[in-house]
Amino acid sequence: MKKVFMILACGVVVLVCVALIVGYSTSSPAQHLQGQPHIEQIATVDYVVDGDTINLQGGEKVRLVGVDAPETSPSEGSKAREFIENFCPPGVVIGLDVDDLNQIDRYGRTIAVVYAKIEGFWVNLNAELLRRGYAKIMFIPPSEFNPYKWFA
Ligand SMILES: [Ca+2]
Ligand SMILES: [Ca+2]
Repeated sequence: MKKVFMILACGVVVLVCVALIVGYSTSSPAQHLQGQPHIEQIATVDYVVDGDTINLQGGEKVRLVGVDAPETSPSEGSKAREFIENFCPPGVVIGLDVDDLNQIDRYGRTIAVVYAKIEGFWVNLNAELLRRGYAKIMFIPPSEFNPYKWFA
C-alpha cells in the first residue's frame, strides 16, 4: 500500500513539473514563434501619419519597428502609407507587440509591431510592408524583433 502511494506521489510531482514547464514556455515572450501573433496591447487608430507611423486615440504615437517607409511623397512613400491607411482607418482596433528591449524612441513614439485583423486573422503589418516592397528593413539592435527573421 505504501508503495502504491509512493508511485502515485511521484506521478503527481511529474505532472506538476510538466505543467510548470508547459506553462512557462507558452507564457515566456522569448518563446513565441516568429510569425505567430503576440499581442500585448489593443489600441484604436486615430490617424495614419505616414507609412511607418500611426497616431492612436488618446495621443499615443506608434513607430512600426524594423521597417523604414520612405517619407510621404507622391512617389513610393505613398504606397506604404496607402497600405497602412487601408488596414488602419480611423477608429479601427489594432494589436500591438511593443519592443520589449526598446519601448520608446527619441520622439516619444511607442516602438512596436502593428497587427491588423484581416479576414479574422491578426496580420503583422510591419512584415507585410517589407514583403510587398513598400518599406525597407531597418534593424536597430537592441530590439526584441529581428525583421530578417520574419522571412526565415
Ligand atoms: Ca520613414
Ligand atoms: Ca513585446
